[in-house]
Amino acid sequence: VNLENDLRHALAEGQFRLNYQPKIDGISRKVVAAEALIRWKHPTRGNVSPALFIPVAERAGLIGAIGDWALQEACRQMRLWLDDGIEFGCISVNLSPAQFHDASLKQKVERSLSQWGLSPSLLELEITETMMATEVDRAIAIVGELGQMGVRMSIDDFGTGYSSLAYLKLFPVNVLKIDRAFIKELPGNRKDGAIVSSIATLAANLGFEVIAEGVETQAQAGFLLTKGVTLMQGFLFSPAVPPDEFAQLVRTGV
Ligand code: G
Ligand code: G
Ligand code: NA
Ligand code: MN
Repeated sequence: VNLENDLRHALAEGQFRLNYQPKIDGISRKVVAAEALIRWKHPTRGNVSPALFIPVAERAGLIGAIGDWALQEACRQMRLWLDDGIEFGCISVNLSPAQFHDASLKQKVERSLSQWGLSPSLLELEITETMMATEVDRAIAIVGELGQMGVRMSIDDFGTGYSSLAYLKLFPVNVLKIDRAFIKELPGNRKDGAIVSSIATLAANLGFEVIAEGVETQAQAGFLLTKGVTLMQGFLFSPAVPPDEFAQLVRTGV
């Protein structure tokens, strides 16, 4: 019943793993990037969804340590893949609000990259609009510093948060990730189609890359291609998988 207590021991007990969901070029069907997604194997409950335990970790003040581990683990894995000749684009890590506002984030990122001998452009950090909307000036400075380092920045769940078009002008991010809520009812839902099409145009005109999340059907992928959205992620291609399986997807495509 007490998830929080169990979470306190989970790191030390080595109960976390990262799985990796491929980001795909919808035309070539090649893997172009990896999103690291945390998995918790609880000793008695089995797998507990991050949708459940991340909010608990955030409230309990445990997300800093868990997030540090995830960043470090993703960088370690990227080094293992590179050493095995498994090459694709970058690896992305989701940041929680507390991590984003942690004054030592930049140092931690620098340390992980240098420890594993990774070029900063191999790492992408996913933040949400809501994180951009609190302490805006500071948030702009944080994104700016990471961007200056050469780390890629993306806006996750784009279109669903507390968002303002002004942020797109102010924040030097690289990628907009269209939230899966807008993809779900494609191609039938004309309003969703219009939203997706408009985000694609907006991104192109502002010089952002764009990727669609939650692509589950061939019809959705086809619609996205007609709107010029070629980067995709979703169960149509692959869920998040363990590192070995991910390497196989890189070799074979999806
Ligand atoms: O992988 P899955 O769909 O079960 O993830 C559920 C939620 O947990 C998503 O919102 C995802 O962004 C979040 N999540 C997964 N891994 C991490 C992580 O390492 N850090 C943070 N902050 N959130 C994560
Ligand atoms: O919040 P974020 O976008 O990081 O959430 C990632 C979550 O989305 C992960 O838990 C992952 O399992 C889930 N996910 C990835 N692809 C799909 C998909 O095609 N459909 C659905 N429903 N969920 C997906
Ligand atoms: Na994400
Ligand atoms: Mn998302």
